[in-house]
Amino acid sequence: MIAFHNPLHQGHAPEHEFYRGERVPCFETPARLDYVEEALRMRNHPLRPPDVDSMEVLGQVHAPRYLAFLQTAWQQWLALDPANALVQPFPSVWPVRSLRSDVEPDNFVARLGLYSMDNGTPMAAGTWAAAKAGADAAASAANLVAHGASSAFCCTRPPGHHAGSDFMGGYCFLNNAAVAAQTLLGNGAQRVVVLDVDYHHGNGTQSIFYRRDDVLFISIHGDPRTEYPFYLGHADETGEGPGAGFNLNVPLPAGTSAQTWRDALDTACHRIAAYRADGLVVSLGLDTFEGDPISRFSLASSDFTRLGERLARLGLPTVFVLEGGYAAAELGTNAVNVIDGFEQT
Ligand code: SP5
Ligand code: ZN
Repeated sequence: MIAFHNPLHQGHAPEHEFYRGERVPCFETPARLDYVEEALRMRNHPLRPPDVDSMEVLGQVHAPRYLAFLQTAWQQWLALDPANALVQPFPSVWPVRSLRSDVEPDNFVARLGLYSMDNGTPMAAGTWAAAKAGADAAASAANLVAHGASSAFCCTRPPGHHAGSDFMGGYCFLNNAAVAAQTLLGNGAQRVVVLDVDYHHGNGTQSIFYRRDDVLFISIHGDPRTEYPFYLGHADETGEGPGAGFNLNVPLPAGTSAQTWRDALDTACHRIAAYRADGLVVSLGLDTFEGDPISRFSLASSDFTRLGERLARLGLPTVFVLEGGYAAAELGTNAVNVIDGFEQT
């Protein structure tokens, strides 16, 4: 399977995130992608740089003022104090209920809070360039599939599925899966499914497409009553307005077995088949792995081969987009198991 990689991902390398009040090393690291690229090469999957500029599609899935903020956020941070080059910005204030988010403040940290859902999404000097090149890789993979390839893999970081129309969060800045889905639609697809199998609910993707019937969003994830992102991903979220009936959440308790997870995948696949989609985008998080340090499902590496096989049986043009997965040393094996399971079916 042709894989589009992100030549600029290493510029996104923040050092710390917060955990229970302490600064801890980031879980979402450049090394993750090194492992995936290495496994792709070992198993003879060609790697290509992005060949599509995603800027126009980004404007269809993200708000202009958010894109404008993100593009210059690091320069704004340095403008406060050149010494900030060595410091990570973190939001510390957010416009929750009763506060206004329509007026953009002049204060940088206030703007950072306006455009963030958590304090767990640190930025670095190369964050915009990395996120943009990743969106280009997602658009490139979708473009290849729209022009007749049966599948393609967007091998990128930072991930995207927690990023909404106008906010970052959960290590995500630009919603690569939404870019891929919108690219398929822009190339003539009428109906696209986004299937999100990351351990964490894809709140950003759900919210971007919640009122639309041309994208069916399905997510299998840890129950948000106990798992990040906490405030979205419940079973009663089924879509709104024209999108009513085009959103399916399958939350599973932390600790769920691989067998129960596979049953949930089967449920999702039956819904996909009934939608008569022209294309499938898979938000491929691998943090459902039993060895993941921040998640609590128990898939083995062999289950990822079975995931690829099950998806292949849908018979749809498919774009895989890498999301989470923090057992870095096993990430390459697990990701490429999905790819090989898909191609060998
Ligand atoms: C794309 C993706 O998978 N984003 C996940 C964001 C999760 N952010 C919250 C991380 C909480 C870390 N908890 C550490 C537990 C260590 N035992
Ligand atoms: Zn995740």
